[in-house]
Order: sequence, then structure tokens, then C-alpha cells
Amino acid sequence: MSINLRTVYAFAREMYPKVSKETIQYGTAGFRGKAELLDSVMFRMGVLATLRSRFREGSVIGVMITASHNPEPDNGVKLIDPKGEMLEPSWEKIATDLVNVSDQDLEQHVAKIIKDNEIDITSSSYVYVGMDNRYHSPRLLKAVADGVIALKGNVREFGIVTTPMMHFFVVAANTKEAYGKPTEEGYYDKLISAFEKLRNGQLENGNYRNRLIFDGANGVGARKMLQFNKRMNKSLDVTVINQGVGPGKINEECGADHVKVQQRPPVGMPIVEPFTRCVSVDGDADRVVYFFTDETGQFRLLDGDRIATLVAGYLMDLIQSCQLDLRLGLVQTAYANGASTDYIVNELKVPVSCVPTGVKHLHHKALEYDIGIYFEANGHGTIVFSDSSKAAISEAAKTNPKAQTLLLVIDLINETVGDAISDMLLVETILNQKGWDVKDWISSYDDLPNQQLKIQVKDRNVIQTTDAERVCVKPEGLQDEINQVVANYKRGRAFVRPSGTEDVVRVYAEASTREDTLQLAYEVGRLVQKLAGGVGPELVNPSNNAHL
Ligand code: 16G
Ligand code: MG
Repeated sequence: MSINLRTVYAFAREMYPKVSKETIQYGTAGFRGKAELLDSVMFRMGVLATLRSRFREGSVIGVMITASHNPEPDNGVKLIDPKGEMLEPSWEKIATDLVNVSDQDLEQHVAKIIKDNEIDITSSSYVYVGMDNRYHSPRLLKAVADGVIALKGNVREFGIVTTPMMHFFVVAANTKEAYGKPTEEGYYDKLISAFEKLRNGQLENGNYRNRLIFDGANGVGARKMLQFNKRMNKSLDVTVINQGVGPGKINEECGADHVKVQQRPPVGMPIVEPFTRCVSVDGDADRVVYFFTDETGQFRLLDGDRIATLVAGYLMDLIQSCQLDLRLGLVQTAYANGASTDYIVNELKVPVSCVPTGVKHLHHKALEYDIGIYFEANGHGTIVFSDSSKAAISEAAKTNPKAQTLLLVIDLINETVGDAISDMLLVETILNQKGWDVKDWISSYDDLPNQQLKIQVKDRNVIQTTDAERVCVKPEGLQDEINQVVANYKRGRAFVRPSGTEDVVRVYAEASTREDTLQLAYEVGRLVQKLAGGVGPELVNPSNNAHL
């Protein structure tokens, strides 16, 4: 096969010229931005995916087009590595450089990537590409596909799928279908079959009711949940709201991010009995949170920390009853509620590690355990099982029914990445087996009140952190001042970090009371404004406000 790199330049110049002069960066969630600026980025990512596949000796590389929980005008793209992980960090830099070169320099630049990485350009390459349901996604998908074609790679288009489905397809293909069939039906079959076997015809148990409201965020998750419904035959009774067929826009006033950040239900909620289980996923269905309203009408959230603790307790019990000697660990970020960490360490006695924000850090750390559970408080997470733990569980399953249950649980989990629907099916399985409703679930511990702020500064990179973002090392003196402020609050904890997805500094605070939490967040926010070049309006002091 001969490849003429001129073709890449010709495609770029004629069809996907670079329109934006601004430098963009491959961040924690790939490239994100306004959709109209992304055509050239997508084309080049098609080119890069093809090169990456060749670099990885013909393994399938995935490309997902989505802006996740962002508003409708945005879109984005991320690459999926052969084992379903996020793109390797050294290639993030290659990706950033590639999208920022001019059209004129593109041909040379691609030649340099090929040379530097000793890529055999004549070898085969396979790229899978999928997209969310934003109206500009099909146009951007075509640009990715053209990037693959320009370098004579093989491209397979999956149409509208969730992000975790794309990860699943990539792993299924690269394991020669040991993980499942790399098709939409293959994905449904694997999850539904495990779910129904685990339910074993028992649809209700104790306080557990077989009924659920599912907020699809007007995104891909809604469509796919409807597909699950068709195939599940009411083994789970799910009502899907915010289906994306009405005037509502993706993530607007709905979805996991809205529910978690605003701490209130999504639009479109039907009137339901208090304590009805409700679930919100984000636009590409890789995040999930639960919520309900209590008998006084108060909104209550069950976020990623709650899911992590529920799963950790359940798996710990299963392992112990199978008498398996497996190391189970839980991975969180600094955003995990302090009460959840205390509960895991003191009650569940499961070891916890804390890593920087971003799925790749959590996933990587979780791989160190035999069974690694990871969740961000925002609802992104999954569980990974080492090959040796799978072998031990399979062996035990020959005689032990609990180990058989554990094997089905493994099949129910999408280990490749956080998967809102798979996580939800797991939570439903656990609640059903325990005979729990949301009241039982939420009563395992009390969350500490917490508050987040966004602070605008001249340059957010002046903030540098260490110790999984819990300690700020630059600008000098800021951490000392934060420590002094925090010391005044009972169970106080706070940290600051530059966002990886927005041009802001984030502040997190928690303390024993709501008032203290708001005050602590305010004081830390003020410190950031003072010492890290704040440019926004002055923060409002909540204690002054309370007297107004
Ligand atoms: C991205 C990350 C998510 C993280 C969030 C933090 C992935 C796939 N996604 O969405 O894990 O929680 O960024 O955003 O890694 P921030 O840096 O703006 O706070
Ligand atoms: Mg998402």
C-alpha cells in the first residue's frame, strides 16, 4: 500500500481548513469547544487515530465525538486506546501539536510523527468511531472518517452510541470478542443477560421496588435506555424522561451534572411518590447519580461516592463469603465527601487511595488492586478486576454459588470505563439483593455539607498542586493561608485546583454545617482572588448576605 501524504494536505486545505488561530489542548476529556471550530480538529484526529492504530500494530483505536455534559453548541473528541483506556499521555501532546499546526505545515508534521514513532505506514489500521446525538455530530464524524481514509485506514462507523459503548466495542474487538461482541446488540446482550440472571425472577424484595425514573439528559443515554427497555421485558421498570425528542436540549436543566451541581431535580420530572428512585445520566451516559425527594419534599442526592460505598460493601461481603483472598481497594479524588471516606475506611475497612481528578488517574490506580473500584463524586466510575482475580473467582464458581454471583456481576460491569447504564444496573442489583430502598441506602452515613466555587483568575496555571490536588504549592503562601482558615471550622476541609476543562480555578469546601461550609468556601475563594490574580467580581460574603 502506498500512501501519499499530499492527500492529507489536500483534504485539509479543501475540506477541513483550520479556521481558529487559538491554540487548543488535548485535556482530561480530549478536545472540547464550539462545534463550528472543530471540523479541522476532527479530521486531524482521524489522521492521528489511524497512525495510533498502526503504532499499536493494527489494534483498533476508538474515536468518540461528544461534549459529554457541556451545552448543546459544544462538541468534542477523544481517542480510546486498545484496552479501552484514555489515550496515553505522551500521545496527548502529539495530538495537541497536530491540531495546532497550520494547514501548510500539516503534511510535514504528519511525516514527522511517522518518523519519530517509527510507524510502518504501509501496515493495516482500524479505527472505530461513534458520536453523541448533537445535531453537528454527524458532520464531525464525517471529518474523522475522512481523516482515516486520507491515510488509507479502515474505519467503522457506529453512529449514535454512548461513550462507554465505544470503549466496550474497542475492547471487544481487540480481545477477539472475549469481552463481548463489538456490536450494539453484543453490548445489550452481555449486560441484560447478566442483569436478568442476577435478578433471577425476583423483581421486588423487602423495601426494594421495581420502579425507577431515568433522566436521559436529552442525550444518548435516553435513546439507549429505551433500547434496554425494549429488550428487558420489565425486569426493571424504567420510565425515561428527557428523551431528547421534544424541544429540550442536551443537558439543559437536566442530566447528572445539573442534578449534582445544582442539587435539584431535572426539568420534566413527573409527580412521583416520596422516596421514588430517580437516576440522572449525562449527555454521553458515562456518569450517573441517583436522587429522590423525601416526605418533606426535600431533594436528596446519592452521588458517585454513595455508589462507590454501596458497591464496595457489597463486593467485600461477596469476596468474604467466597473465602477468596483478593485485595479490594477503592479509588477516589479530593472531591469525595469526607464522610464517605471515613465510612469506607472505618466501617467497611476497605483501603482507599486518592488521586488527581480525571478518569485516567482513577482507572490507572484501580488497576493496582485485584478488584479496584473507582468513582468520582460526580458519578463517573467503574470496577476493574485483574486477570488473576477473575481466574480465582471462576475457579471458586465451580462449587460456590456466591462466586457464581460474582462472575455475573463482572459481566454486568463495563470494566472499560464508567458506564452510567451498567453502573445503574449494578446498583439496582445490589439494592434488590439487600432489600433496600433509597432511605436504607442513604442512611449508611451522613454526607458533610459541601460547596464548590469557580474563581476567575488571570492565568489559572499559576495554581499548582500536589498530593492528589489536596495541597497547593503555588502561588507561595496560599496553602498556609488556606490551612489557617480551615482550622477554624469543625470538620473543615478545603482545596483549590485549576480546572482542566474551563478557564477557572475551582474551590471545594466542606464542614460540619451548611453555614460553615458556605463561609469556608467564601474565605478560601477570597484567598484565591487575592493571591492568584483574581479578575472576577468580588465574592459575596454569605454571612453578610444572611443578615440582608
Ligand atoms: C473531565 C473528566 C472528569 C473530571 C472532569 C473535571 C474524563 C473522561 N473526564 O470531564 O473525570 O471529573 O473533567 O473537570 O476524564 P474540571 O477539571 O473542569 O474540574
Ligand atoms: Mg460524560
